[in-house]
Amino acid sequence: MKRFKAYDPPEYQEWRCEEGVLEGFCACLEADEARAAVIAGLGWEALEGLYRGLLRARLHDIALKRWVKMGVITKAWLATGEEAVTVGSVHALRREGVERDVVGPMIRNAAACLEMGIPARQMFALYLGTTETKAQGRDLHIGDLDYGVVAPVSHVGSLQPVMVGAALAFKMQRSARVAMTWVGDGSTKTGEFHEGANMAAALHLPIVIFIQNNQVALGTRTETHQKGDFLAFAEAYGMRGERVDGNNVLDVYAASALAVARARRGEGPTLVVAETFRMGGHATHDEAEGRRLFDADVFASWGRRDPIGVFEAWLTTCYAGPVGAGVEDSAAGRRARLEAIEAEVDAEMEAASEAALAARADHEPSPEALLDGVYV
Ligand SMILES: Cc1ncc(C[n+]2csc(CCOP(=O)(O)OP(=O)(O)O)c2C)c(N)n1
Ligand SMILES: [Mg+2]
Repeated sequence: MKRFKAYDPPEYQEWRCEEGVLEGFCACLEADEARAAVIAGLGWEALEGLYRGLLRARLHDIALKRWVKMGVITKAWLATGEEAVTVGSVHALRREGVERDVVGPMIRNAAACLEMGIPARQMFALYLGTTETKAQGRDLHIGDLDYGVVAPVSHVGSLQPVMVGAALAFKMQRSARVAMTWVGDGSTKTGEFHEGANMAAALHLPIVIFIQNNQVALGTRTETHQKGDFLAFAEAYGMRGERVDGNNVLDVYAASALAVARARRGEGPTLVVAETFRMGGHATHDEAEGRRLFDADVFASWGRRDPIGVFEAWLTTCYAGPVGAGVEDSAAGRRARLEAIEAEVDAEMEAASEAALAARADHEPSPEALLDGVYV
């Protein structure tokens, strides 16, 4: 994809697929037989869908970062480098119809909202705090049950028991719906995460819980706040645990699809530990501090494994199935198709952010509405 000097982390600016990176990506796809079978069953259209989702996530963040630089907003929480965790998992869900699954995304999982169908314009309007959103300009934590998205509150970990409650409701209704949620490595230190995880396992509920280990929580590296293996939580609570390469969208997708299928069959919850890396700061305000938390070679090593760049390389040179109609089956033909998708997604994000911004002046919340919905 096109790289941006003003917005991309330095490791992504001249990104090329270096020797060994694609080999590592492919080896991961072969490492687990069940996951390999899921990936083998993915057609070109589904792969394009994943690619589109990754681009949407990255370009959504870049648009926000541009707004920060322009002074439109003061800061934004981005998921640069972590896109595959969210996109790969959400694509394993049923995302349409009344029987759609539900997700509980944290701020690092904005892509879950987009992939569940919340229009990008809504996402941008939320950052502008306008009345164009269900939150009526009060909160930038986005959710919309019409799209199967439960809005989080700011308190990390609190969403876990809420999503476990959704899964309990599905079980009681004998519905085949599944709940999915994500918790950061740091947020696993909350009591609510553990209460939720235990209840999910004890009641054998249809939920997939991701621990998104991006190696850091605000300014605290994971190695300083977690001594044991995150997977041990699965064993402790008595539920199935899986580890995925969070920079490999296909590995995430395959593990998620298997976990979702088990949950639908009544086989209970799965805890998935996704290893990935935060390529920037906690938000745009502390990028410089964020980069000082790790040695440059740590950034370099994760930067080589940009989830979008490697997936592009795999799609152009490794995928062996039939390509879609109208796509010339050569490396150049596939690359041209990916570029066309990028142009579409770029136009979608540009139009959405411009429309939200243009509507801003007409949708400022009124001071009189400040106490609406406040009961105490
Ligand atoms: C209960 C609670 N404590 C503290 C905070 C402040 N806080 C916001 S994000 C964050 C770090 C979260 O780290 P992690 O769970 O690893 O998620 P990441 O930001 O890395 O995606 C903290 C401590 C909060 N929002 N809620
Ligand atoms: Mg973290």
